[in-house]
Amino acid sequence: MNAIKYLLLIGITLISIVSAKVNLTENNTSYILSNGLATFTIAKSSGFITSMKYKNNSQEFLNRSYIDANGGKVYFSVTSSSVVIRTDDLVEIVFYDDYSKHVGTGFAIDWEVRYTMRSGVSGLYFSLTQAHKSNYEEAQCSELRLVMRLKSDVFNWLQVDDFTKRVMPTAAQQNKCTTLSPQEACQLETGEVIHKYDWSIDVLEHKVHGFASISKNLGSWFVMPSMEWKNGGAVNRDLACHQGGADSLQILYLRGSHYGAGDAILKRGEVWSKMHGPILIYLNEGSDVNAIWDDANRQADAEKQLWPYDFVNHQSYVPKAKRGSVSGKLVIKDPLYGSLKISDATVTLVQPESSTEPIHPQQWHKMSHWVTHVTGDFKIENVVPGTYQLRAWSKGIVGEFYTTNTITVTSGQETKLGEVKFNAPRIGPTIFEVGVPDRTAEEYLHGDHFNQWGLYNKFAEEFPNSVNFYIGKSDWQFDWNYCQVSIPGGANGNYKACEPWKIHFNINKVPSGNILLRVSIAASSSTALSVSVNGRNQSSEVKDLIDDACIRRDGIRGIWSMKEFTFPASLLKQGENYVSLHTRAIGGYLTYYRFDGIMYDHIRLETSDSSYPGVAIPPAAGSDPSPSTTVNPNPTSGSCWSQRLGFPCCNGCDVAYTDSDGDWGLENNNWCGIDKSKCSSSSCWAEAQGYQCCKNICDVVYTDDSGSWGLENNDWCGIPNTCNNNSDQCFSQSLGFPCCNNCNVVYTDESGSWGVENNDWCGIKSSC
Ligand SMILES: *[C@@H]1O[C@H](CO)[C@@H](O)[C@H](O)[C@H]1NC(C)=O
Ligand SMILES: *[C@@H]1O[C@H](CO)[C@@H](O)[C@H](O)[C@H]1NC(C)=O
Ligand SMILES: *[C@@H]1O[C@H](CO)[C@@H](O)[C@H](O)[C@H]1NC(C)=O
Ligand SMILES: *[C@@H]1O[C@H](CO)[C@@H](O)[C@H](O)[C@H]1NC(C)=O
Ligand SMILES: *[C@@H]1O[C@H](CO)[C@@H](O)[C@H](O)[C@H]1NC(C)=O
Ligand SMILES: *[C@@H]1O[C@H](CO)[C@@H](O)[C@H](O)[C@H]1NC(C)=O
Ligand SMILES: *[C@@H]1O[C@H](CO)[C@@H](O)[C@H](O)[C@H]1NC(C)=O
Ligand SMILES: [Ca+2]
Repeated sequence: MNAIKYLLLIGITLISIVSAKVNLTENNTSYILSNGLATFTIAKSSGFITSMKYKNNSQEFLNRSYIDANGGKVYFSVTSSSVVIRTDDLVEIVFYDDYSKHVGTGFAIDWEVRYTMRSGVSGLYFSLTQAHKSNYEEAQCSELRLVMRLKSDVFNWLQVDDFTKRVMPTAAQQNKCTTLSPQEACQLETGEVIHKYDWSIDVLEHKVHGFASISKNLGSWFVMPSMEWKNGGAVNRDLACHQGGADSLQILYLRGSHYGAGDAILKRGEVWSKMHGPILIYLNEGSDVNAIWDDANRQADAEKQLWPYDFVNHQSYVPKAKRGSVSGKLVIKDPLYGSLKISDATVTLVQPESSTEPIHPQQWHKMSHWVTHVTGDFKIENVVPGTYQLRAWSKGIVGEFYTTNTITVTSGQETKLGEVKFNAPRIGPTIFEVGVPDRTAEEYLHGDHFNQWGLYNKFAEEFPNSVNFYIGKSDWQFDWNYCQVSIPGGANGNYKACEPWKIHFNINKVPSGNILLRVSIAASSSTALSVSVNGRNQSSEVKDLIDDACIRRDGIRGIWSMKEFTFPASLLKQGENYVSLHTRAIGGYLTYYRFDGIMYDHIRLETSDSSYPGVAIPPAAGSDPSPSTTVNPNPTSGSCWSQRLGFPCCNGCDVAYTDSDGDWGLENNNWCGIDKSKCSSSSCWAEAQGYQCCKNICDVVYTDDSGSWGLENNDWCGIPNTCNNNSDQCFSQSLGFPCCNNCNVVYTDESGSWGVENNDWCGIKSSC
């Protein structure tokens, strides 16, 4: 860039900074707010935005906009409005709906809408506060939204996150589409099916959604500095943007129940209020849709930094100085493996609705706060004072963990929790597992492109014999459908349950005690689940799964739950076994039971027999830990890489699991890091000859002058000195089990005598 252009650029920037005063003009019908970057016109009669324009661009963004509740049954109805603040830096307008126009409709709630324009910000802040007074009748509010109907001929690029984006079909194409089932799905003449739920958003990390204009290089976005107010909180999913013929619908769901989050029910006499927002209605431009999207995301990051906004002055809004924070270290212990490696956890603070409604996806009364991608230490900032329950879960670890003691957050204070310890559920060693515990069904067939209409219709065709999953042979990415869903062929044209899904597995040895099938459920609708072992002894049905609509609304992560099914281990036999998952539609979203079913998150069969040679679980399946400031980047000498992740160094060199951090070993029932340099320095004689040392075996295949040779990974390896069993005989190594160091016999079969060490079977040496 040459100097003149550069100076020109600075000049323009300065001009736009100095000219960024907020200008309010009003006439008998409208308020007009402008700051040189954006101009918004708001109708006095409705409180709705009637016009949005960017800078000096004459393009009108809107056909119309409105604020409504309960799916359009109730509209915001202005009873008064006024200018709250009018300075060069900020103008705020308030509209009230005092419920007088809704008496007798079951919507006994006051609404208050505020629009705020600040200098230098190319958009308008929006908030909506609801209140229920002590003399109000019972009220119900399932849905609350701001709907912007943009001109679809201009705003035809939909984007709700980095991955969900597309050019929308034109109004003419949409008008010619054929309604399918569910009825919101529509097939265009091209054959493509569009379904508004395919563009839903997950609240957990949501930042921006809206539309861009490909032809005019403009963008219209909702930018979220926080979604602490959303019902269902961190686990919620909701609609965001969709088609609408002549209009492109950009919708802000302040409350919604599309994916099972709870309706607000305000009892007669209850005193309550809640502010939703503010959020920023952001207008921008760019060289193409990617540039426009990137700019909106930069704005979102900047808005997050400013949260809680210091310009909000309202009795229902808690300013930054009056908020508190909660910090601690998340520790999850497994009864067999000790502290588990936390690679990607979410920690949330929620306020359960009551002792009888503990399911947090249903919460709506108050704010919830969360942090995600936690690897151990966490700090949740800007928490509204109050008492909370802490709930946490981590990718790679089965279970949802919550505190039984309430956590009190005080104004201006940090609540330091220290170590927040939980025990991971497990009755004993793992016989098998299917999937990754991560509250989704993404790892299964079609899970990687779940937000697409009609995938459930493929099941009957793709699995004509239902699911038969063979542990050790099948691959869940292909052989396990993302949902166990009802299929055509029931009586009277209804759908019916599919054949039970079967998981086939082999065991060498029948464990003692019980077995427990731990079923983590990612989503479900109107389905009861039961389990049987080897085709018999079917459990009673679990019938309390909540309908989260994920199957029919193309989600992959609904209301999570974990169910346990216990059986006597004696139902198993040596050799082949199977467990079956039986589903049955109960109730049903539609009377013909279509779209009913279950999405599994993860399934694990455990045995209470602690001596059973179970499958070791990896320290953490799932994503790599993101860099954290709490990590000590310079471990002191004499330590190893795993210490910064909270795990000791291994004494030995046996690799049990490898991930991007390094090689993990299991020692004293705890994961430990293997120091490669240390292990390779205990080199063996074979390296001098260009061969590796044997790592996991001690079986001598051949001996020559230099030493004993084994075979590993189809290559010769030198038997290291650590394989010092010359004097000992041990039958079990050929069966894949190590020799015992001690001589305590636990069990004897035709192969020999077995002991247990490190939670694994081992062969008793003949020298015992
Ligand atoms: C404020 O807006 C009005 C009408 O939109 C315009 O006439 C006026 O010049 C503006 N004032 C400033 C200071 O920009
Ligand atoms: C607003 O309405 C009043 C009475 O309806 C009228 O007297 C006045 O001239 C109007 N003002 C403008 C700016 O239109
Ligand atoms: C008020 O201003 C708006 C926006 O400029 C305009 O559309 C409307 O006609 C005006 N109303 C009156 C009564 O002047
Ligand atoms: C808008 O203003 C800029 C200068 O600030 C000018 O270069 C541009 O041509 C104007 N655009 C329109 C559509 O008037
Ligand atoms: C909305 O905008 C489209 C152009 O995108 C136009 O054809 C249509 O008539 C508008 N509808 C309304 C209600 O103004
Ligand atoms: C399992 O079912 C069989 C019959 O199918 C029955 O004989 C047996 O007692 C059952 N076992 C248990 C532990 O319930
Ligand atoms: C250790 O014992 C096993 C089982 O008897 C045998 O196969 C193996 O070769 C022995 N290893 C060494 C290094 O002697
Ligand atoms: Ca999963």
